[in-house]
Amino acid sequence: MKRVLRWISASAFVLLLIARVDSAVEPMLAGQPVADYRARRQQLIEQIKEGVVVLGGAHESDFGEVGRFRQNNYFQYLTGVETPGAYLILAPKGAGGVREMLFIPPRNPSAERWTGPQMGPGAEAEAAFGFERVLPVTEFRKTLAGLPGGEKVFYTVTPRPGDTTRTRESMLASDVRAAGTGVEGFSVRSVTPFLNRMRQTKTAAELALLQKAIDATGAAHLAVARNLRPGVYEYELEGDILGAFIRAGAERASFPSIVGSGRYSTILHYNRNRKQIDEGDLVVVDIGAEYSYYAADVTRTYPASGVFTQRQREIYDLVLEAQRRCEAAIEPGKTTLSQLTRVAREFFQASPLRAKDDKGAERGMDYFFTHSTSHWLGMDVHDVGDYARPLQAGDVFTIEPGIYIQSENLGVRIEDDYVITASGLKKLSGAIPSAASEIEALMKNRK
Ligand SMILES: [Mn+2]
Repeated sequence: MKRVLRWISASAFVLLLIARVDSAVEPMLAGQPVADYRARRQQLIEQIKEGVVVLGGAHESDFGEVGRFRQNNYFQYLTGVETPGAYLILAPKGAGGVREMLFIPPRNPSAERWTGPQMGPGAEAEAAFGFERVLPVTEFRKTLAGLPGGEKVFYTVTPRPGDTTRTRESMLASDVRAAGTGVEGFSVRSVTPFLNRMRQTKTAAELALLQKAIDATGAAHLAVARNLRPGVYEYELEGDILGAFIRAGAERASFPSIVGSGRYSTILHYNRNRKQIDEGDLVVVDIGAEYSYYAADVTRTYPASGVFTQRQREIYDLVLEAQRRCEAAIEPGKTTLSQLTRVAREFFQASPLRAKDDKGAERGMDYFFTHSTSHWLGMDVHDVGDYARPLQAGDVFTIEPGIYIQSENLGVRIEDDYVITASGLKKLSGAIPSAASEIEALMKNRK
């Protein structure tokens, strides 16, 4: 058995060498060039002049019986390594001359009968992952404890305020601060400001994955338009949505799918999806596929009957126009995401349309616009990024105005995904129809 595994691992190594010799075949990890991950680590090392960066990857046990393994975003962003139970040390001053160390579990033939062959520490993994050193995870604490005195500043992912979950990093952070743990004597700082700034600007490979996620989400919206009719349950559409994601090669939904009909169209994060859809309902479908760690987030609002009523149509057109105003307001280098919310709010304020609030008082449309228009989009659906920083090339974000009139059971949200390029604004979800007439045309072809 062992010999067979050694043979497999040796052949994999040879195949890898062949792949590396052929310069046309760029080594990839999770859909991105190995060189991109390495460049991120180098960029981080240059910013962390004193101290070490230490990150923990996800473990199989984090997901219980129902979850499938998924690497955590910061670890994935810096390494592309999806081996469960991994750790990372970046030492700008070098530990024994080495600046990048990845720690992974040694090979375990009896476990591999269940999970399949897995790369172990050593030369093969160093070549595949583009790391200076890939060591057994048993060496992790020893390596940390042995770092020279000048490296005793410990940059890691510190819990966000109010976050009560004990992450692997926070446990490690308390160990390096405490006495008698073998790794004590460090001061702890947060690495996330550095990583968040880097993650905000997307590379070409990241944009390609985001586009795949968005296209999978477009396929799901087409499935919704085909199958939505009075009498259908919201969860049936959710089934169509998840099926379309998976068929398009996405691993999962990037957040719980929202299929809210009638009164639930006015509940922003409704996702129980148990209601039967009635004639006359509007249905807000806010969904996103995750494709190789990158999230889409696209909302469309459908009339259950296939045709908007006059009232639904005037609110729909108003929301769509608010989105167009936001698009038109964007000046790269000047506009911030927070300003887009103001653009939409002022546009709604200026509308002559009126509706009743839940106490029966007449209100302008801005009263029914109850959230901001935009968030960053990336590995997290509400991605990391600075809301006060003017938009610049490589930024990916949503524009999603909405109007929610509870007294009329009428909610409309329209959400698209955008990137700032060298030449300006590009709508990544532009292939997914959103004009009222286009939605009606799509629904005319229902089964
Ligand atoms: Mn969104």
